[in-house]
Amino acid sequence: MKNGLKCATMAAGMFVCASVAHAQTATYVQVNTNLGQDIVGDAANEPSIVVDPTNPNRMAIGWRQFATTASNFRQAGVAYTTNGGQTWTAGVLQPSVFRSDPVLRADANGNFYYASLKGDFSVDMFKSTNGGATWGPPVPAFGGDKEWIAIDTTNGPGRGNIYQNWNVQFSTVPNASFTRSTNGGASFEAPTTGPLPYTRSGQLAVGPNGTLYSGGSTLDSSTHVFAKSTNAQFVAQTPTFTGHLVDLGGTNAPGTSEVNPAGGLGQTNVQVAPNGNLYMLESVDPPGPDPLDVMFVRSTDDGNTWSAPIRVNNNPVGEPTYQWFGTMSVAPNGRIDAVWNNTILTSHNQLSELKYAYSLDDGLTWQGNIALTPAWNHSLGYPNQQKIGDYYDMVSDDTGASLAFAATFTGGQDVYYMRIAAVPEPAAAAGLMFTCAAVTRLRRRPLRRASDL
Ligand SMILES: [Ca+2]
Ligand SMILES: [Ca+2]
Ligand SMILES: [Ca+2]
Repeated sequence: MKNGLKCATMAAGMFVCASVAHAQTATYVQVNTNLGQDIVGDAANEPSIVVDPTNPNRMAIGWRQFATTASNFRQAGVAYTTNGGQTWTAGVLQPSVFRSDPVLRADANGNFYYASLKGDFSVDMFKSTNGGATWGPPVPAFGGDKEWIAIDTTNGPGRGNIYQNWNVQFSTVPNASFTRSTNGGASFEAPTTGPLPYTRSGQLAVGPNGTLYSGGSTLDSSTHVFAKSTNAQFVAQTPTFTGHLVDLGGTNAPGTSEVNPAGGLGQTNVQVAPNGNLYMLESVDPPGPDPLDVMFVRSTDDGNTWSAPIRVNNNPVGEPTYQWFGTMSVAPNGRIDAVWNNTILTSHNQLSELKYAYSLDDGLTWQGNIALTPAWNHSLGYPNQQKIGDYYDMVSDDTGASLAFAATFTGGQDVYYMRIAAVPEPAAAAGLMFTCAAVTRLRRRPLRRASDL
């Protein structure tokens, strides 16, 4: 016990740590289960999460579900909860159809959308009007590899618009990387050029005034691109974009022999704060020997200019560890949350723990760097495709964040829901910052099942 830190295991799969000056809790539960029981020998990764804005107890998570690690065949895993993530009901969309790269989002009325990539690089969109309990038929949405979607939830003219961007290099549509639905996902418009320069491993976000923002890596991974469309919200207009290069402090990095060999290590997260400020965050390879850091940039002038890159992880600069799968979301009160997998130096990068940091000053400084899980072996249970997906996904609210992530606590790859309860500490108590890592390692548990919570 240091600095007034008190930690206790409240129940299996639930770690609670608290100090006098600061409280930090994280609970997590496995999602890809058979009636709450782990499925032995499967693999599940690359999760995306959607929260119903009209009832946050209702959420859905989609992921890539491999029935067996011996195969590269995968289906669209999907689960829903009606009790704030305590329990999940899991299945797959269209069993026996190859599907990948899930992205889930909601419209302002609480309809859920599930973008799903097929083997021919076309994307289908599924819609649920009941919180993910059932899904409608697949709607062709053009698309390409590593598609991302965003939905306009403002009260402006673009309310309900669904936007999709993808990697033009792996697409069924030549020289086009963007489409839009203006009818609630019933159909998608003929693809248009989209953000330029072309991007990969990127995301989309919609601002409070309905402007559509895009962030991604250049196709050659040498730098990053920010683009925006002010007219995508207007149904009668063809969306056009303006874009330029942005320095995110490093390059988009492929997996290595140590970490995620067949995948990527980072995806460009782009988010809009309630005050209209723009953020981008990614696990990038910075100059020099350090293989990967979580780097952040912000713009206070609608993306025209960007800050110098800010390092989010606080381990020694140059330490040969990876801060991979950096994932960011912004709460309505302006708090910025970030998580990543952090390899452990003493394990020679064979183990990772999930870490969390947050910013209360618009991204200028970051606090936390708190480990929220025990260390786990990220190389366990690779399917035939040697990776644990390419991304995680998180949604923030004023009291915390809902995270979908993958880990190997059972000995195989599985998808988990984590609730991160954020209780920002007063600035005066910054000296009392602590980490739960040492405690959670002592509390290692073999399984964290839905039935444990
Ligand atoms: Ca399993
Ligand atoms: Ca480097
Ligand atoms: Ca690093």
